[in-house]
Amino acid sequence: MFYRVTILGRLEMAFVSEEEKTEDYLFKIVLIGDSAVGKSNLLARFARDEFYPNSKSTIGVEFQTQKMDINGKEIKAQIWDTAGQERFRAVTSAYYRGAVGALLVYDISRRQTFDSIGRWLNELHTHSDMNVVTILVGNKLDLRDAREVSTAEGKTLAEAQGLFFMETSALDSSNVAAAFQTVVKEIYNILSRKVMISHELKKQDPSLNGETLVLQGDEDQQSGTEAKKGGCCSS
Ligand SMILES: Nc1nc2c(ncn2[C@@H]2O[C@H](COP(=O)(O)OP(=O)(O)OP(=O)(O)O)[C@@H](O)[C@H]2O)c(=O)[nH]1
Ligand SMILES: [Mg+2]
Repeated sequence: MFYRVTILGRLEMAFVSEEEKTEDYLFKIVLIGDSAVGKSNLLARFARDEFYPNSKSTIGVEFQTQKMDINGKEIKAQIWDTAGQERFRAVTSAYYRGAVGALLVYDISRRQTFDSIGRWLNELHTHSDMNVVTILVGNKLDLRDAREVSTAEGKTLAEAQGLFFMETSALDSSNVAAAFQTVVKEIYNILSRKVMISHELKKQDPSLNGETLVLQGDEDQQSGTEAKKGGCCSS
């Protein structure tokens, strides 16, 4: 039996079983930003502790599931990666569908990639939801001598847009895990508040005795079938 809670936007990917001990969480997180800012290498560093000095542009969509420990709970972050370059990208709406977190990446040594942030935010909000937990990531922190975007500029933009902010280096690992953890922790905190509310609801109405709690937001503009294709909702 299932019941649904719709409180904050679209938390479709959060699956929680009723038993405290077997709670299982799966969060879909998307990587976005211009080509060659280092999205795939951030994921490779985070998921496998690898770095590719000469990586090629991503073609289509890839994802990796990474287990994380947040407040003693095991969380699975399903991190999606696609090409920054339009012509290599797969169906955009499917990529974003069901996402509850996003890393919006630019390269601190290429201002042009920072200037694109507004466009990426528009795309994110068009295809997902204003409530997607988002961090602005200035990558390639190791290229200090070639820096074109100051830390202050990044921070200011993040504050103006209500985003978390961090500078990272996939090359030397600086802040890579921290950036992913910031997003996952915040999603978890939002979810925990909802779980508490749902437990309260259950107390008030014992007929809601489901085995699984599905936190789900408003239906997408797209069809349900397509939504199933885009989201990957097993845990
Ligand atoms: N110095 C430095 N180079 C990096 C860093 N992260 C990635 N790179 C390099 O930047 C280039 C592009 O990295 P990718 O991870 O392929 O970039 P991407 O954003 O996935 O690019 P697309 O798939 O085309 O969208 C590669 O040559 C990487 O080795 C970093 O933190 N520091
Ligand atoms: Mg890539």
